[in-house]
Amino acid sequence: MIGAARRLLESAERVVSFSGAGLSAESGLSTFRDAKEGIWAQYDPMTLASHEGFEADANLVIDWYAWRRRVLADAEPNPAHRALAGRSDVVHVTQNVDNLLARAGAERVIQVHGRLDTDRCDARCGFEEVIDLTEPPALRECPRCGERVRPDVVWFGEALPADVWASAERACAECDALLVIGTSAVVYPAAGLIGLAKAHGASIVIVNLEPSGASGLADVELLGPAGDIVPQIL
Ligand code: BV8
Repeated sequence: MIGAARRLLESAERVVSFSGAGLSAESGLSTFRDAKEGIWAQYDPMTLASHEGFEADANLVIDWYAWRRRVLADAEPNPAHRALAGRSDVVHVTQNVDNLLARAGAERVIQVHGRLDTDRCDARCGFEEVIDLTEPPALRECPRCGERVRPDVVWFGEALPADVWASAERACAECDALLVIGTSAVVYPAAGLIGLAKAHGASIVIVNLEPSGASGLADVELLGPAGDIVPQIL
């Protein structure tokens, strides 16, 4: 199966990678669906990663992001990030808000769910700021308009940024092979990119620990850790 995946990816003109939290799991970032450790185990990420959660308890939500930011500051790209970054011809569409692909040297990264290393005004007045992940800010007011500041990520129930989404759709519609890594493929509209690529004739290679919502679309499915498998097939 490794050979089949390698041959598929080698023969493809245009390869796009589509990744989820499983790509960064071996870097120590917990995924959305595995058990949370420590004090955050008692909270549901679906609630914390939502505007309702922010309105209900803004301090709690900002403290959760501050914890994730500190974990990210101490994390390193893993061999899967580095193998992807080594392919400057590949466009990397990711659901992940971490910056590990960029830190591994990947240039063409499309983050459809936003970025953890940046804050923005909740009222979209235009204020945004790259933050120091080692000293993440507490809840604060926008220096420009006085509204609250929040991470520049897409929360459940929020629309994906139209320009970013358009470039992700275009990349997935035009590719000949889509390499899907570390996603349960249950979050939409992002997960719909896999079916979009398939509908446009792309071959689908999946690398995941377990079967996922996209398994039925796979031409080749390799079950195992991304850090082991991805460097073998790229
Ligand atoms: C929207 C940023 C509309 C924040 C994230 C009912 C049906 C269908 C859809 C919906 C519905 N009800 C609501 C919706 C819409 C909702 C949605 O899809 N909900 C799902 C849960 C049912 N979607 C939205 O709300 C989206 N917005 O629809 O807006 C709209 C339109 C116009 C105007 C207004 C509104 C917004 C969704 C974006 C949410 N934000 N992240 C933050 O990070 O804090 S999503 C979040 O989940 C992360 O980005 C994460 O990446 C993503 C998806 O999860 P995965 O990446 O797949 O991670 P997961 O843990 O699930 O799986 C990891 C996989 O890796 C596992 O399979 C595991 O086996 C594997 N793995 C683990 N370790 C490894 C590994 N594989 C390989 N190697 C390993 N080592």
